[in-house]
Amino acid sequence: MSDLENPTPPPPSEPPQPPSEPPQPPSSSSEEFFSTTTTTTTTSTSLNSSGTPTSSPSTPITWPQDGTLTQEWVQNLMTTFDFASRALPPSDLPTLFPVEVFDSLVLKASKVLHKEPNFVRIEESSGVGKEGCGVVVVGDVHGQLHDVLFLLKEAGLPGDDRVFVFNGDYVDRGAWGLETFLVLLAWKVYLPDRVYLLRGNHESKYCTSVYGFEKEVLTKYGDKGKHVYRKCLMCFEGLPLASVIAGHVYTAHGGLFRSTNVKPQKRAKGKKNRKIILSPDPSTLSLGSLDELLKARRSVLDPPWEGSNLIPGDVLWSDPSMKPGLAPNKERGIGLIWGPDCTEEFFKRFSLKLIIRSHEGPDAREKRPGLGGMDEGYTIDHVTESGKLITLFSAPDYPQFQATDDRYRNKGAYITLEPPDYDSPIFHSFEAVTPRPKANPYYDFEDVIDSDEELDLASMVS
Ligand SMILES: [Mn+2]
Repeated sequence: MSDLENPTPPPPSEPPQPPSEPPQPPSSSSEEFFSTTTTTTTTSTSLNSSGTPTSSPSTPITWPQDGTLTQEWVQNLMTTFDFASRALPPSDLPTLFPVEVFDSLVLKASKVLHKEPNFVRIEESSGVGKEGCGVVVVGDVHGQLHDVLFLLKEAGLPGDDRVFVFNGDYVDRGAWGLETFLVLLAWKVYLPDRVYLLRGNHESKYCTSVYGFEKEVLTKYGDKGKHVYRKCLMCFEGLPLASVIAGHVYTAHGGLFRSTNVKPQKRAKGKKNRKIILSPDPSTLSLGSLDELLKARRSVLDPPWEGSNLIPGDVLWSDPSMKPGLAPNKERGIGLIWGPDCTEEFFKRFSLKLIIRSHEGPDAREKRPGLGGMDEGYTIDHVTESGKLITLFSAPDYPQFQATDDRYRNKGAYITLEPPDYDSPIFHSFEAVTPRPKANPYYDFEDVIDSDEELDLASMVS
């Protein structure tokens, strides 16, 4: 594990400074943000039922006395973070969101998340199957708070008639990973059977130490930063890996995974029937089952991925390919690539019709000839006899920090699925919120490679 404490990429040079422009008052857009909902959070003196001031976004957030979150509380949190991102230096965040409130929220969320199985079946108990109850699926958001707030406003907030499944990669690269993650945790705590947060490969110690989230948290929470970062990592451990919506739609950040029920080629003396393969042999690769996924150990966030952690590593890091078969993912140095034949096999074995995965933005897709670009925020990668495989990416104008003016200018997208079958995806592409508030990066984006494709994770696994 010591390699993970000291990742190989060079340390970022300068600590981020507060935005150089003077703080702006909250824009009218932030005040109007949720004006279409039935509750209002902008009156100056009202208290909600929990006694929480829901007024000015410059009022510090407090934890409800009875520990029960309300929609007003969650919406107030969104408004407050939006305000803080525009008006305050990052290190002032604790004045509006004190570390004690952070502790309460993360503790409660972690308890809820740890109870969920590795793959969550989203069905009747979430209202799925009920007339009028749609499902919204969201791909990578990477700390782009304002785009997430826009998406929630446009798609409609989670509730009785709307279930949300987020496909991971909440943090890193963008400047507001912490606020983004906390908003999603608040929704999870408020509506645990209407909001599902799956893990992405960036919800790990390794990625967050290279792509900015760790430094973001240390900058924002100062001497409490290490504590806040550690609690976030513990919470990441609880995030489930995949979901099956309405029995037919599989979602996961990377995608498919290998079977670990392969007999070892060499059996160590005295150890019978070991099921662990320490160095996977490509010739023995076969697709894993949902039952194996259910039994995998997901509590380890980082490489080395082997034995009981092979499956989580695959689910979070793998990519589809146009070439048939299942093979090690040499581009990324971890996980697998799988072809349309594997997609079809997975559909047939588990009666599925749709796979929605994420994990590849415009930078990654630029290097993948044969696969579509991410200009619209999604691609349909495999069309097989039984269904389709889709890549969904929900961070528009990504990455936030780029070394040249020649940006990808990609749209983000989310998918809605409607009853009764939930297997005909409706795509919604959207542009980035402009102007994006000024912020400084928390990683050395000019030196860190464009995408996490070529990270030499394999060397860390040795
Ligand atoms: Mn990813």
